[in-house]
Amino acid sequence: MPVRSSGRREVLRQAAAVGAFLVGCGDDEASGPGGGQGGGGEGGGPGGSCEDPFAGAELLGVLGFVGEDDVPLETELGQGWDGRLYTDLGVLEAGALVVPNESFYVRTFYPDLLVPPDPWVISVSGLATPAQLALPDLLELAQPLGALLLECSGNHKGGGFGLLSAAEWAGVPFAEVLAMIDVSPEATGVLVSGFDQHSVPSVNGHSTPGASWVFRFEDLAAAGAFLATEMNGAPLPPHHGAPVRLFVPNWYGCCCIKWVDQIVLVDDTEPATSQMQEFASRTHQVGTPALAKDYLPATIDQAAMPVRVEKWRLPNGQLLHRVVGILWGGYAVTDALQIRFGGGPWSPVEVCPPHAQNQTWTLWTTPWAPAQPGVYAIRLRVDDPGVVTKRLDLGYYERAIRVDEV
Ligand SMILES: Nc1nc2c(c(=O)[nH]1)N[C@H]1C(S)=C(S)[C@@H](COP(=O)(O)O)O[C@H]1N2
Ligand SMILES: [Mo]
Repeated sequence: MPVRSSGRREVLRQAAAVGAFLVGCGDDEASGPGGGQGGGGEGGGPGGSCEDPFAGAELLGVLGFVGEDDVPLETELGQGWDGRLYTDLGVLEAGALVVPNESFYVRTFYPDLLVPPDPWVISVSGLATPAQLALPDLLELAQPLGALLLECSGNHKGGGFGLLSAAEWAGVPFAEVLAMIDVSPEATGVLVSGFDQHSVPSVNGHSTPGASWVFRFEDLAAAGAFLATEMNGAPLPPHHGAPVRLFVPNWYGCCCIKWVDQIVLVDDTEPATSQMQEFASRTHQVGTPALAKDYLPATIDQAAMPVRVEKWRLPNGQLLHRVVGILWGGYAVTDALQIRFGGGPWSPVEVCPPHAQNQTWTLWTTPWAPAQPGVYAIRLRVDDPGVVTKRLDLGYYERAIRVDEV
């Protein structure tokens, strides 16, 4: 999967700001309607039968979402625990679904009180022979682990849902980390903890100090968890947990501890950490259990939302809108995505190429011909009772746009 250049993102962002641009001007990659979807002479691929209703059409502009806070995207905001950078999801396109490191969302900035030891060490304690894992030993075992998505459980409309990104990761599978440790037979899981002290307190006590999460061994294995040391081919950037962070694929970001400096082997009597309690409702726990063993895996259900709505003029002069969105999370592939505009009927979204994995997001597009101008809420659902969609069911990812012309 190619890493898109930030130059390309900049072009799309300026186009969105200006409200109009032409597709096909000097593109070096699949873009525009049907890019990577069987259109534009791409010849198909897995979704080769996908029709492109926008062939020959002209892009007139990109509609902004209404009722969102308009915070500056891809800009460092706040400090310490409240440090944020929201990814601009509006520039995602087929063939460029890996977010460059400088655009990858940040939740909590590099701690100003962190004086990194050289070499960085992770101390091992609890139900194990005490040990120190040094970074150089971990780096020797690092391997590419593919494109994986990360989402903050507190991802919100106010930030354009930009606490969500995907990157190519490399690191050490947690099973290999455990193999470096002399674990006592009574241990059932592990507490992973990271440096979490900042000189500036969180505004309104929004975030409480202490970053650690307790995992059952079998949950880490099932998720394919790893200690990440590289993002998009570069050493982990400071804000993303340099030099080593935990990554638990398809679990919310709050479990993916940054600046990991401690691993404690535990049993089922281990209390829930303050971080687990702070994030209990956001990770869809039942109440706030006192013991770590009573926490459900903090997994991300199947979700979907629009990221951009474009206005096109077809060769016959008619206007047609094109909704571009993403599908992410989930535990199995689905072909039952549906969309609804305002109070209208639900209609199927044909995902092309089809949804094929749950590791990272999948882009979809769907044509839309609104009957009249106005503000429309856009909602997605999965029309399959076997697919768990807690957040979609709540309307969590609903977004609205204003159509000025039809
Ligand atoms: N040490 C530490 N690790 C942490 C946090 C933190 O505040 N301190 N925040 C967590 C949360 S809530 C999220 S969403 C992810 C964000 O990772 P990112 O900033 O690399 O996107 O880091 C997690 N790891
Ligand atoms: Mo988060």
